Amino acid sequence: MGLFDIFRRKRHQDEQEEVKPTPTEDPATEESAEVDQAQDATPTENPQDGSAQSVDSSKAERLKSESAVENHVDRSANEGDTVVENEESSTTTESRVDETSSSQEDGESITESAEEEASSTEPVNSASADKTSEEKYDVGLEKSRNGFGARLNKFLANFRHVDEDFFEDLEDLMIESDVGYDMAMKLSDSLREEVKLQNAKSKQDVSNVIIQKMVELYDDAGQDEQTGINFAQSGPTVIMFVGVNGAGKTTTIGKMAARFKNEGKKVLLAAADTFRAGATEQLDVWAKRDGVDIVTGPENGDPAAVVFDGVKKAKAEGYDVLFVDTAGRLQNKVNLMNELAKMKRILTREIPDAPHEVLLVLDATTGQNALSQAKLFKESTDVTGIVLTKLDGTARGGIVLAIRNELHLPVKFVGLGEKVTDLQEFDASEFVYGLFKGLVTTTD
Ligand SMILES: Nc1nc2c(ncn2[C@@H]2O[C@H](COP(=O)(O)OP(=O)(O)O)[C@@H](O)[C@H]2O)c(=O)[nH]1
Ligand SMILES: [Mg+2]
Repeated sequence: MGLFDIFRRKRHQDEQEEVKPTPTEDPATEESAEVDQAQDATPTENPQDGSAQSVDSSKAERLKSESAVENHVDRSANEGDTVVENEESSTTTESRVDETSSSQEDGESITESAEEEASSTEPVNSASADKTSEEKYDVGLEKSRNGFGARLNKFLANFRHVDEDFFEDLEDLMIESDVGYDMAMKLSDSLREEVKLQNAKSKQDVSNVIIQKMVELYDDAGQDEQTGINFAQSGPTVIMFVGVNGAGKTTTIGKMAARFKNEGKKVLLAAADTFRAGATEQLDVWAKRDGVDIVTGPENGDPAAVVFDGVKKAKAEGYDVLFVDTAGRLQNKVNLMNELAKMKRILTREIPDAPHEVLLVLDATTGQNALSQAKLFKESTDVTGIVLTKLDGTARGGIVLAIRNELHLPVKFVGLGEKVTDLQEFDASEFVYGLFKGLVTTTD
C-alpha cells in the first residue's frame, strides 16, 4: 500500500472521529470568516453559508500570528556556505530569527547557550513520555503545518483557475517551504497532467491532487530506503555522529543513548569532540543523566585517541552500542574531513564492519543550508543516514522531502523537541500525516 493510501485511510478515520464544532451562526467579521476559510480545507462553495467551516477562531488566530512569525524569520543568508562557515548559523531557531549568519560574531555565546539549554533538558520519563509517537509527530510538526500547510491552504483559497500562473505561484511556494527546486519542478510537472486527468476543479479537488502527488513523489524517491539502525551481527554496534556545530549531535546522542539503555542495551559514549570547549562536559552530563559509561580525552587532545580507547573498551567489556561524538569544526574543512576519516579507519581496524552507521545530524531550521552541508559531508564521508533535529522549530517541514529527493539518504531519526523522549524514529506516514492532514478531506 502506498504512502498516500495510508494517509487517506488515517484521514478518513480521523474525520469519522472528529466532533465538528457547531458552526458559529453569527458570521462574525469578514476577517475571521476569511481566516477560517484559509484554515479549513473543506470546500466552501458558498462562502456566505458558514456550514462548511469547522475551525474555531482561537486556532485561526494562532495560525495567523504563526504565519506572520514565519514570514519574519530570516532565510539562511548564505546558501553556498562551506561546512566551516555554517557553524555560526546553526543556532537555535529563536536566535536565528532576524539574524543573518554573518552578523553572528560571538560564537562562544552560542556555544554556552546551547550547552545551557542541553543541560536544562528534561531527563527521561518526563510528562511527554506518555505521548504516543503519533502525538509527538502531531505536536512536533505543528509549526510546519501552520506554516507550510496554511500557506498552501491560503494559496488554494485564492486561486481562480488552474493556469500557468497557478503553477508558477505553486512552485514558488514549494521552494520557499524548503521542498527544494528539483522537487518543486517535478511536482508541478506531474500536477499539470494529473489535474487534467482527474478533472480537478474545486479547491478541494486541486488540494487533494497536490497532496497526493507530493506524497507519491516522496514515496517513490524513498523506495529502497532503510530507516532502521543497522545493528552489528555480533559485538558492539558503532554509531558515529557527524555534522556542524550546533546541529544537535551531542543532544541526539544523549537522547538515543537513553532510548537504547531503556531497551536493555549496554551503552558507551566516546567524547571525540575534543576541539570545542565544553563539548566533553556536555556529553558527560548526558552520560550521567542516562546512567551510561563514557570515554573522554583531554581538551584539544587527539580525538582519534578517544575513539581508539572507546572501541577497545567497547570490545573488551561487551558493550552493545558505542556512540562516537565528533567535532563540528576544526581549523578548516579539510582538517575536519581528514579527522573523520582517521576515526573511521581506527574503528574499522578494531571492528571490520564498523562504523555500522555514520549519522549526519542536520538542523531543520537551517533549511537549504542544511542541504548544502549534507552534500559536503556526503562527498567526504560515507554517511549512512540523517538525523533531522529541531523539526519542531521550523515552519518549513518541506526539508524532509528535499533530503529524500536530492540526497538519497534516509532520514533515520527526527528531533521533535528538546526532551529526551522527543527523538523519534522517522516514520514517513506519521510525517506526511502530521504535515498535511488539514489539507485533505476524504469525504466527497
Ligand atoms: N527544539 C529542539 N532543540 C534541539 C533539538 N535537538 C537539539 N536541540 C538543541 O540544539 C542545541 C545544540 O545542540 P548540540 O547537541 O549541542 O549540538 P552539536 O554541536 O551538534 O553537538 C541545544 O540547545 C539542543 O538542546 C530538537 O530536536 N529540537
Ligand atoms: Mg556537540
